[in-house]
Formats: sequence, C-alpha cells, structure tokens
Amino acid sequence: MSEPPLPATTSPEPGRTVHGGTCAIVGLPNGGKSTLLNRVLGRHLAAVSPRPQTTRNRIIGIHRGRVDGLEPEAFELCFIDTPGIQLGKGALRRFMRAQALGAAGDCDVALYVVDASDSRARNPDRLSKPDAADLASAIAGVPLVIALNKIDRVDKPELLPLMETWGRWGAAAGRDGLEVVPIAALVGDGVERLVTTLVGMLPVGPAMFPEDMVTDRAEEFLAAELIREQLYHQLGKELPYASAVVIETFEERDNGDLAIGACIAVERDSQKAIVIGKGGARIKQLGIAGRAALGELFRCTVHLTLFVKVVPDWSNGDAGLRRVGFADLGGGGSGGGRT
Ligand SMILES: Nc1nc2c(ncn2[C@@H]2O[C@H](COP(=O)(O)OP(=O)(O)OP(=O)(O)O)[C@@H](O)[C@H]2O)c(=O)[nH]1
Ligand SMILES: [Mg+2]
Repeated sequence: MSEPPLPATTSPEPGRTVHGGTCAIVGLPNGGKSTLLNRVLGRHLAAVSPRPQTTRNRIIGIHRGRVDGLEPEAFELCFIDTPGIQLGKGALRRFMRAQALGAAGDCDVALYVVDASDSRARNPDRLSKPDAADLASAIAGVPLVIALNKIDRVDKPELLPLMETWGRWGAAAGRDGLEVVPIAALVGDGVERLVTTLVGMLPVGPAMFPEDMVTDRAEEFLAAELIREQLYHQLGKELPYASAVVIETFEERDNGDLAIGACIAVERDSQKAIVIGKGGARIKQLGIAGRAALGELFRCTVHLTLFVKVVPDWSNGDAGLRRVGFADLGGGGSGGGRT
C-alpha cells in the first residue's frame, strides 16, 4: 500500500524552536479518537460515526499553539489518528490493524483513548484481551497518556475510582505518575488540559512542518472520507461493512466552485440496491448531505456527483483494496489548498 510516510521523515523548518513531535491516538474502535482529532483541530478532518471501525487509514492532523510558562511556549503537536484496534480477518482489517500498530510503536507519545462510558472497554485489563494485546505491546516502550473519553456519559462518582484504577495499572507497568485525563471530546471538556499534558511530554527542537500544513492527506482523500462518513450516517446499520468511496474527478472551476465525482464501491448487487434506495431516494439524500459537508470543509460551493459500483470481494485481497483506491489516496504532505 502506498501510504504517506510517518512524519519523522520530514526535514526541519529552519528558525522555529518548539515543543514538537508525534502523538498516535490509539484505542479500541468507537472510543472517540477521530472525534478528538476533529475537536482539537477545530475542523472536520476525520470521519466519525457511531459504528465501530469507521477509521481505516492513518490521518495526520497538526495542532499548533502556545502553553504559558513552557520554554519555549510554542508547540507543534502532530496527531496521528488511527483505526481502532481489532482482530478481524481479511485484507481490509489486516491493513487497518497494521496502520494502528505502526503508528502506535513509532511516535513520541501514545494517547490511549478509552470509552469511559463502556463498562468493559474502560478497564485496563481490556488491553490484555487478544484483540488489544498487540497494541499493548506496541505502546509498551512509548511514553503514554490515558484519555478517559465520553465522561459526559459517566456518573461523577464513578470517575475518580476509574482514574485511580488506571493510575494503579500504570504503576504496575512501571509507569509511575501516568497521566490519566478525563475528557469529553464531543463537547471539548478537558481537551485543553489534555493537549497541555501531551505538549509537556514532547521534545524541544526545530519545527518539522510548514506553518500552513494541517494534514498529510490530499483533498481527494479528505473528500472521500467525508462522503464515507455520510454513508454511515444515512445508512446506519444497513451500510455494508465493505463500502468504500473513490474520488474519480476533483476539479476546481474558474469561479472557485469544486466539482467532485465520487464512486461508492460495494461488493454485491444487493448492497448496491441498499445504497441507492427506493427510487434513488438514499443516494439523493447522500448527495445533499455530502455536498453540504464538503462545502463546509473546503469553504466553497461543491457540485457532487455520486454513483455506485459493484467491485466483487474488494475487501478480501490487496488487489481489491487497490481497486477502491487504498493505494492512491495518500497525500503528499500538501500544506496548501483549502484545508
Ligand atoms: N457522548 C459522547 N460521545 C462521543 C464522545 N466522543 C465521541 N463520541 C461518539 O462516539 C462515537 C465514535 O466516535 P469516533 O470518533 O468515530 O470513534 P473512533 O475511536 O474514531 O472510532 P473508530 O474509527 O471506529 O476506531 C461517535 O458516535 C461519536 O459521536 C464524547 O465525548 N461523548
Ligand atoms: Mg476513528
């Protein structure tokens, strides 16, 4: 798969000294990792949905700012959003797993996002279950912060004991003083404190990214992700797992409008019928919602054309994944454009 390289390979930007480095956002599916990335950046870069395994690729989002009292005060925090860890079979799930584990083991600090409203997922022993054990190994040698997310859904008296449980887990793992930060990524509670905590753990050095760079992903990739997110929202549980979005055309018109043509790939005719809906009602609704979301991301008028294509069994092999765009979607470190 041709993916953008991890950011350690970029060369320093002369002249700016910052607290800088990478933070892999890792965890079980559905914990709120992508919600957190979007919240920190204040823009909708990563697809979010109530269904587990929404994120499929690594996505970088660079957050800059200042922390009073730090020397230097400026920071450049490069978040890497990753797919939730899982043990599923098939090429797509293996690819997702490799994306998460690769980032987890190759960052300056790992941020393990816990769904604190889920009584099973929130306990540290969940990390020793077979699906998560490789993630636990990947982060074993990396500085770590725990974010207890979705605290808006947790009864207050449960929170302190949960933080203490994680503190004890940290101490037993040789991580005395492990930072455990309660947050609600959806509304932003605790997020500033979390950022300050992470920044304090980054090394000091020259800034690594051009100042206008927000993500490593090309606009086509971000567009495909937003359309895929709309698929999750519009179809909910009916959405076939193996649905992908491929951007076929992406053109800026003379008046500044964007014309985007996207193909929704599914694996069977029956799935195509579900996505199109009765009399085309679903795909029409998708078009309306997709246009609005893309217009907001790119801050311009978007003309969106959607069609649905059957690519039999695409999720079961690397060749199939390549056919639905996994090989070509990577950005080239582009800092320009509308994002
Ligand atoms: N109540 C509440 N819901 C949240 C919060 N953060 C995220 N969610 C919801 O949790 C669901 C999953 O969020 P995502 O950001 O897609 O989770 P993820 O960890 O990126 O999931 P994967 O990409 O599947 O691994 C969505 O429905 C979010 O709206 C929060 O702080 N409070
Ligand atoms: Mg996600």
